[in-house]
Amino acid sequence: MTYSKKPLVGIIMGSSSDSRIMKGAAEIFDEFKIKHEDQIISAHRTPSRLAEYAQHAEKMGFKVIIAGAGGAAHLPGMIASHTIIPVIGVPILVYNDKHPKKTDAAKFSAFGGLDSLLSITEMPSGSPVVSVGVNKAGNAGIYAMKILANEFPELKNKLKQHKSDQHKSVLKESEQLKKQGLSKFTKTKFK
Ligand code: RP5
Repeated sequence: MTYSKKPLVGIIMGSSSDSRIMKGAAEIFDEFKIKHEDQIISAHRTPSRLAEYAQHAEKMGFKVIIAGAGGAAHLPGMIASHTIIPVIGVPILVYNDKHPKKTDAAKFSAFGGLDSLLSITEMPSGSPVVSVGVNKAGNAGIYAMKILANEFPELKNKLKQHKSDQHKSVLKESEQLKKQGLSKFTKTKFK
């Protein structure tokens, strides 16, 4: 079996409004040619669909599920309670663009992502979900790749290459900083 023929990762999110964050995980998989299946499953608005999805994920043979949710964020925990597939939670700082009021206060969640972070990490004993940082869907993608690399050794080389690319990119930036000086560097980089 290969990781590029059929989806081995399920990416799910509680709402379409989470998609702009969750795409960070998809971008990692697309870069490394790992197939993934993406769906919207709301723990609160489609609870029966959530249970069905867990069965679907097992049938599909997913090796890992990445579940992003904001606010009360029950999606990762509830999926984990329905399946033995490892679940990586992505706490999301809710930005609800469906809200009729256009102000940021109306759009952002009251607790700035801490609500979902705590909800995901504070699972009861015996039903674990791991979590990345708030909005860090890309990290969930990399972590999922590490899990897959146990089964697909080619991915180990890709992960090593990824690390080395990051290393080189920091060196390049540092060179630029040294050359330009801090004030000029900051102005050009963050203009
Ligand atoms: C959660 O509620 C979702 O994961 C989302 O982050 C948040 C807000 O959802 P919408 O009101 O934008 O659909 O269930």
